[in-house]
Amino acid sequence: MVHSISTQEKFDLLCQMQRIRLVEEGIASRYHEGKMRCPTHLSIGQEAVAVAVGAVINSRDFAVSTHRAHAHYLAKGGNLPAMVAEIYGKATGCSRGKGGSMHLIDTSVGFMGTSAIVGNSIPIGVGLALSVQIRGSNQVSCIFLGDGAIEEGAFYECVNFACVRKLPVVFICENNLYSVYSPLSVRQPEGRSIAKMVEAIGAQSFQGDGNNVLKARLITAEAVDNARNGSGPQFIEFMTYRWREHCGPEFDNDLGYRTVEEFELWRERDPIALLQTELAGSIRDFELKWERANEVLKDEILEAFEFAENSPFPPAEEAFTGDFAVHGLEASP
Ligand SMILES: Cc1ncc(C[n+]2csc(CCOP(=O)(O)OP(=O)(O)O)c2C)c(N)n1
Ligand SMILES: [Mg+2]
Repeated sequence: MVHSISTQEKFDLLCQMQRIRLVEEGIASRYHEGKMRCPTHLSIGQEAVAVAVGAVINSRDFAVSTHRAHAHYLAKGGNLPAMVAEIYGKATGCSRGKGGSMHLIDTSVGFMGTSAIVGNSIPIGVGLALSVQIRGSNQVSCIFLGDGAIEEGAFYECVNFACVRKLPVVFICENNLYSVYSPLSVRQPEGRSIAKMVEAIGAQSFQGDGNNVLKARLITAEAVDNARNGSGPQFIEFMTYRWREHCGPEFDNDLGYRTVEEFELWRERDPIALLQTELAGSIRDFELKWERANEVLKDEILEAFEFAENSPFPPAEEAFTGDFAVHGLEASP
């Protein structure tokens, strides 16, 4: 288990979070052009969890995710131009333009898919963990889910099955307090801890600050090590907060389902600003390095949008065909 994080790795984590934020801000600023015709759920404010997990697992490990998956896909090593092209519905997209923002896949790096149906990818992730066990490989399967997915029946069946079979699976719940406009208080019993409830089912459980990438990285390393070493399913509840509207590029604090005070409290806990402040005091010439890193990221992102815009739409005759090769399922230690 890794107990400490080098300064270089901290800077890398900061850049990874910034990359995801800039990509999503790029989506938000262009969305009104009407060229991205799919719904998009942005993770702005929630970047730390994805980056912490991406830093711990490797490209042979599996991950599945939800409707809010850009950050998970990118942190797992998914191809950026292919993701942007997918959101534009282009043939060069990671799902060949047929899936859009909510159906991302890059099997070459173990990112095994996302689904628009809440809870839908949980059984897929558990099935992948079962395949790992059957093949005797040392991969782990990570399942990203929201607090809303905890209310789906599939979640309980899957945790139960994973516990009975002691599967190498890590459930990563991003608890951002809301399912669309419904707060936890109208959906789950008052005072019940999600992490403790899942612990009672039999998975080793953790709860942590999802806006502190360094702490999240350490908790994730412990859970992934446990799963990889045969300790069975692990569950992590990370507390975090989405800044933008549930679906779309705007802010929606005017709707009244959450207070501006609550929003501002969380925005002060910006995962990027928190780490930036810490590193500014400990890295020599931090401002210069940060500025350069941002320039590189902006160029990379601009190129990805240009690639997407310049790519062709898929031909109509391919509408009902597809041959997604599933890599990583070969038996190997
Ligand atoms: C089975 C199902 N029920 C309802 C919906 C509508 N829906 C889409 S996203 C969402 C919210 C899910 O909340 P959560 O899991 O906490 O994820 P978050 O959006 O907060 O990231 C809902 C209810 C759906 N897509 N699938
Ligand atoms: Mg939620």
